[in-house]
Amino acid sequence: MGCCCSKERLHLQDPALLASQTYFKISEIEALHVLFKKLSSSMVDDGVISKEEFQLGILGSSKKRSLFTDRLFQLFDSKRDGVIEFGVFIRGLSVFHPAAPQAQKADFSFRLYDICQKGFIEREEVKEMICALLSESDLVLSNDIIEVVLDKTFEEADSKGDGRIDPEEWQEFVGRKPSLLRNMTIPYLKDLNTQFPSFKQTSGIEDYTSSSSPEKNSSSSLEGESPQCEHQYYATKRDNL
Ligand SMILES: [Ca+2]
Ligand SMILES: [Ca+2]
Repeated sequence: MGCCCSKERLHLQDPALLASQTYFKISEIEALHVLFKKLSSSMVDDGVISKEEFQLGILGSSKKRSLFTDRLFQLFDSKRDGVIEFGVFIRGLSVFHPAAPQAQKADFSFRLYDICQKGFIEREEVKEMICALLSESDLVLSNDIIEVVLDKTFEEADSKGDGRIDPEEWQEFVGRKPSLLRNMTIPYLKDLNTQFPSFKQTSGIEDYTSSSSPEKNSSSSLEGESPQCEHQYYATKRDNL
């Protein structure tokens, strides 16, 4: 490898070490470094990806925010220092590798939906995620339909019947509905070359709305009626983090 500045060397870390800790080959880690350099220098070329640079990379705008992107950034930012350096980036992306086991993907998605980080997925969290996804899409569902989706989801997932989904219930649930983890795999992460596509993500939660809701229609009874929930719940909880 050619000589590079000390700042960059610091953040590149040892590709062989990263390869041993993840599902990537050394050559793939080097290819991902190209993507990392692009993302980490998109606003401030400081060798780390800031929250704004992360939003810019995923949503196409540094100002745009989404609940999903916020949670994803929090999960990637395992050191909780507000930035993503190269090693953290590679370890985070490794979960999305096609070779990563389903249990690992399920664990990551559990933490993604466990917005309040209390170790359970609660009804309000699922509702918040559905509303956030709906507000980012053109799909309009009434509050009643969202409640039906929630009922159905908890009926199926909350096998212990205590009104919240624990990690064990979640593993069983996604085991029965593997399509929920579909977006936890980025096929391009296998056999990477330097032509890295944008890694735009959506959440598997939309599966709930497509698979278990009454027929989606565009009649006037649904149209124009936006979901009754705002991001208040999330905003309140976030402040306590
Ligand atoms: Ca940066
Ligand atoms: Ca439960």
